[in-house]
Amino acid sequence: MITSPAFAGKRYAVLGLARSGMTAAATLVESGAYVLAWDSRDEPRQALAEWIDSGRMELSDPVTADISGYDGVVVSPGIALNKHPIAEAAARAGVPVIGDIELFAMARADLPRHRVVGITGTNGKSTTTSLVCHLLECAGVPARVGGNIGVPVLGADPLPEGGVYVLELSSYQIDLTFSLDCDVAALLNVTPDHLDRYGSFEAYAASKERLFEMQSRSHHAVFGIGDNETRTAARMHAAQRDPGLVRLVDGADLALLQQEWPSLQGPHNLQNAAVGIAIVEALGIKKAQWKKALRTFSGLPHRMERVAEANGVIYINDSKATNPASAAPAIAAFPPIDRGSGPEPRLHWILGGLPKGDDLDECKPFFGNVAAAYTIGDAGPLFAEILAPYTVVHRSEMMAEAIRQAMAVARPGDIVMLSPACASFDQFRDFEARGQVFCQIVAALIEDEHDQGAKS
Ligand code: UMA
Ligand code: ADP
Repeated sequence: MITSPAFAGKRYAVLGLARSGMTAAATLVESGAYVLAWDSRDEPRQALAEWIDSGRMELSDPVTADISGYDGVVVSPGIALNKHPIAEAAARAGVPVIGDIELFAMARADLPRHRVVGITGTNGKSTTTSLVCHLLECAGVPARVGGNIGVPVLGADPLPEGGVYVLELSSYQIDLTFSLDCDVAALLNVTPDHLDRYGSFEAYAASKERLFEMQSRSHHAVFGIGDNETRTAARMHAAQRDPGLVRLVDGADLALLQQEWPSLQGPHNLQNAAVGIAIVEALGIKKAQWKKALRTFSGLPHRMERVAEANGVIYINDSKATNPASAAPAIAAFPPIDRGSGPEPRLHWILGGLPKGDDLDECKPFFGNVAAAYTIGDAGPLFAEILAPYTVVHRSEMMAEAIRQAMAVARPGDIVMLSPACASFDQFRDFEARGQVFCQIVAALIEDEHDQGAKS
């Protein structure tokens, strides 16, 4: 775990005790701070008994406790600052509201010499973050991922001298960070998402751009330039820095090389790879090094993950596509094929869940790739209506039914893909649970089919 003398003798409140909050509380206590901790759930509070008994921590809700004189309130990214009373309570007490990434920024001065990469954007963050880490490790540079990718940055021991912390940063985390000076900061793309937290697209985009505002002007910035918002931000920052420090990438120069990257197919992954390459080049990695390492990148689960093949049909788990903008490139990646009688669509698209909006506009240019759609979850009826003029629609409602129906009609050369364009919370714990259920049902149905084939 990362600890720091910067926190010794200080007092912090920690609100939210899941992954990031629990790790932040541990870092603070082990660094010699006094911590007032709280979570609305009982279970994580119980886990703190030892520290409470030692007198280094107390359980109390910082919204109602007297926190005046505290050095900060560490709030978890999942707590909606626009709705939760903590923002007002902290303002009343004159205490800054920060997150675990800000604690990391404060601890940096005492870590072995290192560099930090910060990666944000609406889609592609986890893929690009793990790709950058892979490219660095292949080049012999000690590296570690952290942040929104699911691994709290303070959780593991410090990297050795010369290491690179590769941080995936959500807008929620950036909102709680004020002094992170990334050696390389990157913005992949900005499309509408999380509008319940921000009220407007402009406010959401501005939140992401703060990553660059926190940087020294002598540090590197990388922008994917596939959308207007990111292009505008890129132009603004290019005007403020030495031209050699700002890279605007679209991946066009890498299109031929992409054939060599099995886990980075599709136009979206070209963007992720282009941004990843620009980041590692800014850190001094040479083409000969990244070119070789890209071939061995294995990708991440739940992102266009090829999970099975049976009777010539390929099954793909893209459960992480939680909004239409992230489902769009997955659909775009499977154009019609010619089996002898002209181009025919071959994609069986399972979609739906908790909708993020009321349209599928980003996916519309690729509806021609869809042989049939299978709608599930809360968004099912809406999506079925949108898709009906373009393709055959099965109102499946449940995942198992959708897969069964798709499997019954898919022909050799076809693709059955879960790319929901929605959040998962209406039917599943999270996108990972949804992806696992997809994989399990696919495996079970293939097994059944196999058994029946063996019997007959
Ligand atoms: N809570 C309260 N009171 C409230 C509301 C919540 O006490 O009124 C508590 C909850 O009971 C919970 C905690 O606050 O214990 C909130 O935890 P959290 O949701 O922030 O969960 P963590 O496990 O700390 O995960 C967070 C990120 N979660 C979110 O941003 C929602 C993780 O990103 C991140 O990987 C992790 O920190 C480590 O850095 C996940 C995510 O879904 C993957 N991110 C969003 C996304 O990618 O779209 C932004
Ligand atoms: P994030 O961490 O930002 O949510 P991931 O790398 O986990 O992004 O990818 C999530 C989903 O978003 C993938 O399943 C894919 O469908 C889509 N996606 C990935 N990269 C991009 C991109 N650059 N542009 C648009 N969509 C993308």
